[in-house]
Amino acid sequence: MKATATAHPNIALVKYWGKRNEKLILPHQSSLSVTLGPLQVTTTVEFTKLTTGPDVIEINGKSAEGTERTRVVELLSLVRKQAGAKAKLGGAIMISRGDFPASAGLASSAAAFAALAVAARAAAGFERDPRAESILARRGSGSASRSIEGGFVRWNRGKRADGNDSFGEQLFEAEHWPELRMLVGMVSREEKEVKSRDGMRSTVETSPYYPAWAKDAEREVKEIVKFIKRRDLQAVGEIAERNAWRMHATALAANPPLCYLKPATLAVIEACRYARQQGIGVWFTLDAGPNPVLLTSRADEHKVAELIRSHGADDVVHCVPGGDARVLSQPGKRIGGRA
Ligand code: 2P0
Repeated sequence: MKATATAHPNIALVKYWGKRNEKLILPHQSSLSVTLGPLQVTTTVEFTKLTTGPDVIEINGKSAEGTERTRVVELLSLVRKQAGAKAKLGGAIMISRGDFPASAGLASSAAAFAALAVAARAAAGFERDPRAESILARRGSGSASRSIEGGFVRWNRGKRADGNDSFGEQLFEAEHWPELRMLVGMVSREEKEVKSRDGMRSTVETSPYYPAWAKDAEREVKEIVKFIKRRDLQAVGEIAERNAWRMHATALAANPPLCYLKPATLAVIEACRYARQQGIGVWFTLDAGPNPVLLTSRADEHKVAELIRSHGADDVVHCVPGGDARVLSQPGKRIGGRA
């Protein structure tokens, strides 16, 4: 009835932006990401045998409140429902801690809901099942569906109304491309004014470019897979940049417009372009926030970090392709998590 699990965040190279079903968190298009090691969230879930009693939710040393709490409780309740009445799962104690700042703009919710889904299912007595875990993690946060498995993961749009064909699927393991580097340039630590969830809803409802975005992204996922297979950094980088621009262009066309870029974001993006002219292999991507993530290789990693710092970033977070979400401990059970 108790288990601890860990999961990494991920950065999308072809992004998810917009839901066709808000409740089940079903996307309008497929997306593709690389899992970010060594950053991770570690979560312990313990179900009590009591039939009543509120869940106790602690995130990064603080008791969770409001929407943050509700989203965790809803996921725990889904697990209680799936386990059935016979399992007698009562109120849960959930303790979660991330080793990277939420303000980094690195979808901390992806790692958080992936670790929670794996820990909660294990605590409830379910065997490891990446597909079921991804579908459950998706109900907490869409991008979490891509943090169950490591390496390069495609979140399939799916067609079913119940969402059972909309989950993250590993296409290549982290070991496929160990030289790849993702560097996060910290140009701002301010909380963003419009959260991703609200931003994507507004974009779907008001941006006239939205249908073109969704159609284009589906094609881009197919395209980028070919280049990841060949470890072609330039081709992957060009698609990632183009896709990030298109996501932001679609959001900028919403009413009211959504602009997640800051002047320093553009300074780093410009510096990337200049660095390429000097022979450094570096491309950017940008989530719904101001901190760009630069894609480069181990050979150019330190030059790129210097470049980001000299263009307004006060810190650089270095990432490599990360592995699967894992069960770290499960009292009374042999650990079946994959390394
Ligand atoms: C992504 N983002 O593909 C995109 C790119 C941000 C920009 O997924 O509403 O926290 O919980 O499903 O997953 C961030 O949105 O949103 C995100 P919900 P989520 O990574």
